[in-house]
Amino acid sequence: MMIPAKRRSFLQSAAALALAGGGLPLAFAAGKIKPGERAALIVVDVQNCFVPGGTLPVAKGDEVVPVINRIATAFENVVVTQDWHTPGHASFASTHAGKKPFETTKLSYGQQVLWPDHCVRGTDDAALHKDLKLPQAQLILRKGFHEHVDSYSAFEEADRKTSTGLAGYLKQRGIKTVFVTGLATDFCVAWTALDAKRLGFETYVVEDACRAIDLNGSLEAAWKQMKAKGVQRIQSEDIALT
Ligand code: VGL
Ligand code: ZN
Repeated sequence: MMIPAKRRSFLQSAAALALAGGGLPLAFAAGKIKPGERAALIVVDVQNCFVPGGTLPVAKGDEVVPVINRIATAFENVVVTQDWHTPGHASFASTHAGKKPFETTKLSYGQQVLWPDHCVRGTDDAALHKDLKLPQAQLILRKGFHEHVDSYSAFEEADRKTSTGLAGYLKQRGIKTVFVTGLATDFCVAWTALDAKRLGFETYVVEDACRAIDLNGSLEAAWKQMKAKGVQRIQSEDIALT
């Protein structure tokens, strides 16, 4: 049977559309983000010190663990960070005579919030949370190990001069996009995300995979700054898990 030319071209384009539709990942159809081989999950400071029972506990900090474990299955590339301080670190209130935790002081590079002694290198307090399940993690990056300089960011120390090398590592491995999770939203997560964006990575923060310290409005300020700089705020359910 002859099919009229007009009808034939309709059938052909319908078939092409069906093919394209069928070829799309389900996740895309559902409007979710699918991390590809050029994306990395960054898991910030999910350590004993930052969960209840630790030396600088973040409220409900342990709740990020199952969320991170779940989304991590969607990632080929995972980087884990550890806050890793010397004894007598410059960020510890106990290092500064007359200072109490959560006060601030002026250090050579600027204002520094002073914290309880926490995440001292090699202690159990500084160990990663035992329930993290990240067998595919490729890099564990320690930061804050210089006695006189803090490092909230996984990319650059608080002097804003000393690099951790993470941007070079990610770039040399072809990573273009990072998804930041962990503790605490308003300190190490926010600083890491802001640096990632500034250094040229497309940057997402997965809000429910983070918990905050929230010191004097720091959480709201952090989200405001991240929004202004183009860091994207998403939820774990926005990530396609297949
Ligand atoms: C952090 C305060 C001090 C963090 C680390 O991981 O957010 N906060 N050190
Ligand atoms: Zn610290």
